[in-house]
Amino acid sequence: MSRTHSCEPTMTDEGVVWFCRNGYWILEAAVPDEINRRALDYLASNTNGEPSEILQEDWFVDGVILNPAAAGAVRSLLGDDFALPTLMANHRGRGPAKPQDWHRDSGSLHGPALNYLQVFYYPQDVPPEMGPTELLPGSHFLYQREKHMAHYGAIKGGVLTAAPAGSIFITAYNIWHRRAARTAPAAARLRHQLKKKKRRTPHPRRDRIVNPEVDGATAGLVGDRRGFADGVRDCVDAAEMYFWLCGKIDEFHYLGGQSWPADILLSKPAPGSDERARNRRRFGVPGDITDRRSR
Ligand SMILES: O=C(O)CCC(=O)C(=O)O
Ligand SMILES: [Fe+2]
Repeated sequence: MSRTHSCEPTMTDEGVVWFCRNGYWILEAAVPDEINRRALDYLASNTNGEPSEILQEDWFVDGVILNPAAAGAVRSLLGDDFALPTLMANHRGRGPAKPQDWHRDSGSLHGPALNYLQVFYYPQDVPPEMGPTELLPGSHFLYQREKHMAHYGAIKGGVLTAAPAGSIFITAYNIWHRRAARTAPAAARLRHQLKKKKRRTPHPRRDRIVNPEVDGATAGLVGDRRGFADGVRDCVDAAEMYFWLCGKIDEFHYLGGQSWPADILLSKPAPGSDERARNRRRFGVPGDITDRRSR
């Protein structure tokens, strides 16, 4: 059985909403230089694509896997006692290269559940020319057959994870991603990208830095469309994931048309007013994410 880890959450409700919308979270230079140097030394002599033995090294486990910022973010998304990885991949590469094909990793599921994350670590600086991993924000809700995805080239809105040494980025398991192009002269330097998977063990509940002011109906889930999905579908999908993460998926019923989370005048009537309560019912605003009774 794999080991689990318990720690305090570091993300707020607002951060979790942002993750639901975008499908990723970046922690720049979270790992100290000394650990980055040790990781690079280790990888210089251990050149295989799956150096899972590094998970036996205490300095690596403490500095990277249980890194307080990264573990706190993972814990905010997967709950306490999330399972630690048993496998580690290293996507190494140097020399000019075309971008990889867009893909989702095998075993990706489609839906609001967030049971697996991918966690990536760069032990060295990765400028844009060194072929950082590129992510497509919001694509964790976009279903496409892998054969078809491979035909897309550059997609407007793709985000390069170019970052300084020690950066960790966390994604929904099923996000669309690819290695970006590597170009000379930066491509002459070897890029390592260590990747592991983290798995939830507890049932989802609203277990993070809770802001009692955040209401599921208005928590940044309305409007601000990504443009990849049809209409407001990306808002609907992000809202569904957010409710799932609060352990409140039974409260989520999307009514379609102009209903929530389309851009309705939710914020106008004062909280607690009858008009606001009427609007919530009329526009299909789901129940509360807290355990208070919904209006
Ligand atoms: O090399 C990269 O940047 C991406 C590799 C990849 O597809 C992955 O890490 O799953
Ligand atoms: Fe991949």
